[in-house]
Amino acid sequence: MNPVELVLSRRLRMTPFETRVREQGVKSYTVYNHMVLPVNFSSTLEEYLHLCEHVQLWDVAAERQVEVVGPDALELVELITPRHIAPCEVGQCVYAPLADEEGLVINDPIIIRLAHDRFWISIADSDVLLWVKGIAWGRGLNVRVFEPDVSPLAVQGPKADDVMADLLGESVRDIKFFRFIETTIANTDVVLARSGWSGQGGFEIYLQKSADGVALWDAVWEAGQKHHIRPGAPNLIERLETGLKSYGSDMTQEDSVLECAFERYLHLDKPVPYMAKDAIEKQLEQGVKRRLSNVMIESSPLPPLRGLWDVCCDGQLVGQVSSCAYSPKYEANLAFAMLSQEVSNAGSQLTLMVDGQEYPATVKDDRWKS
Ligand code: THG
Repeated sequence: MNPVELVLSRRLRMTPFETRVREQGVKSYTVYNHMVLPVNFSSTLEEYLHLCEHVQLWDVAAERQVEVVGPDALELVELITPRHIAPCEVGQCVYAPLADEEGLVINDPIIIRLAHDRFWISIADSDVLLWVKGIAWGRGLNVRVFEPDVSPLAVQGPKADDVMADLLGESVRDIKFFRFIETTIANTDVVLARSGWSGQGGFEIYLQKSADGVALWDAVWEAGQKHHIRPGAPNLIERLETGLKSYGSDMTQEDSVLECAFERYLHLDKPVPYMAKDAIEKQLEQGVKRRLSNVMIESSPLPPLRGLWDVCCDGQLVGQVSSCAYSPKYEANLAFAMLSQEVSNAGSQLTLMVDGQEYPATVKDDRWKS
């Protein structure tokens, strides 16, 4: 097939780190929140091996922020998620799936509490801003909801602490998981959080002025030189090993928070109102029909997944695989699949269909065990 070019119009937003990302030889982008998100610089496997041993700098500006500020900010944030947000302290972040009045997943952001009455909702790929603005207006809430000029830059990998300590001093090592401080790097104000979309540890630096993006990138890049820093991106192999599901791929607006197995992040009986409450209670009563599950295929590496692969049991279609990669750590293919409830328990033996070929597949728990 002919190579195809994606036109960079005004609707497809670039990032504050674009110049450096291009100079570093980005090979592919995806589109996320109407913005480019780098996917590859070399190969997924090379980048995986480097990420697990050293440290990488990721342009994740496409994880846009929806700011909610004002006297009713907490009330509004509580309404849109079944997670209880009041216990989240200023200086803390929480992973909080958003759910609508049918209990369907709108997004799975990190919510950052900047002040008693001020939050950033750090979103995955869906148009949360419009939805939240509609709810705020419809309810007559006293808040302002907007997209600020904020762009996360992630520093991920086992040497991330060393890089940030060289840059800002030893005290950054004391920042706890999902906590943040406000500081400056290269003379620009940043929020510095211990978080990020890998299991390798690290930080996310929230730039608050696009014009300073290159200066911020350069400062971290410089500090990273002696720690073998390289450019990188959220990595398919690593995220499968770590169990990070991707909104838009592994779950969509068609799936409920229960089907996505989000229970451990939710407080369904929280003492304040939220939109999805009645729908979730009804689903719990009636039973959930599907479940997002981990599936292992012990074969040589499967071809790259485009779209979805069918999963069968006794000749019946029971679900589909949405992400898959060969894991060097488990020496097997790892996959996420939305499966019928009856076959979603760890230990179930299923059949994966790839290009007309059958592969035995086993359902695992969320840590790839049993
Ligand atoms: N960073 C920022 N924003 C984001 C992402 C990010 N927005 C979109 C997307 N990624 C959100 N998805 C996740 C999913 C999981 C985690 C972070 C973002 C995560 N989970 C831990 C876990 O599951 O063990 C901790 C969850 C918890 O304890 O609350 O880290 O990467 N800025």
